[in-house]
Amino acid sequence: MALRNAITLASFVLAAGVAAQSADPGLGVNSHAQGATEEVTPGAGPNGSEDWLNTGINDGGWNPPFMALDDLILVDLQTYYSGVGQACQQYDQYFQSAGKQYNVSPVILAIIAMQESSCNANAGGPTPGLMQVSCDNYPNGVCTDSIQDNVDAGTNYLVSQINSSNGNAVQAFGSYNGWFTAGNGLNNNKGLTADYPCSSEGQSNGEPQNLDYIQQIFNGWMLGLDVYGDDSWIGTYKCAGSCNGNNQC
Ligand SMILES: *[C@@H]1O[C@H](CO)[C@@H](O)[C@H](O)[C@H]1NC(C)=O
Ligand SMILES: CC(=O)N[C@H]1CO[C@H](CO)[C@@H](O)[C@@H]1O
Repeated sequence: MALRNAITLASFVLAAGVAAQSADPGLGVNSHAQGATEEVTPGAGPNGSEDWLNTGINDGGWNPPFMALDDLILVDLQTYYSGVGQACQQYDQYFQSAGKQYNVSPVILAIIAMQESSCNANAGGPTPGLMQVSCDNYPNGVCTDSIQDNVDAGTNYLVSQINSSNGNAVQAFGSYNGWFTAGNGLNNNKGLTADYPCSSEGQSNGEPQNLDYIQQIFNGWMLGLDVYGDDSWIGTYKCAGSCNGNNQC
């Protein structure tokens, strides 16, 4: 516990040195969220506080609060493309097509592509491309070079997670990054906990890396803020792949 606080404090101090610590996107506060604030701060914003989104991470295991996809506050597509999502605009036709097929707003797909690959269709790794989704999600379970297949695969995965969580966008986005709830066998059958990514099991699975993932998306990209640039102060549960000697990240 003390360790967690120490790390949080350190990231606040770091953030204070490099950039402003809040931003007001002017989109109001989400009435469906707890701990929501009009301004975005490192650990809260219009779509709820990071502690609320991460409910259970510090004790017991992740127990995601409910928020429907349609209830999220987010910028519109044109605002996103003319701002922080500029690199995604060239792929608009793919987001539009998958959005229509799966009934998901294209801006949500472009936001995932930004978080996952900085909207770089050539991003590699075991989960390649814009959406960084495993090949299992492609038609026939095999990755292809088609950008449309990649966006469709990511969208299919997101929608399947929304379906299996009874419409919970918090749980579905967490799943996209490898977060899990109790009962799936991992972490002694507990949900994701703060010490899991650095446990031997967590490290051998190589996921999830970032416990500020939902905060970054819901209160960062969705509000048009640049989580990988000037607004990198968003999110306090940072892991970034590094573990300290006490099995925490
Ligand atoms: C999600 O659920 C809807 C409604 O039951 C269904 O039509 C659709 O095929 C499901 N999609 C995915 C990707 O699981
Ligand atoms: C999409 C959207 O704006 N959803 C909700 C977010 O919060 C506002 C303000 O509280 C609600 O009015 C919306 O229904």
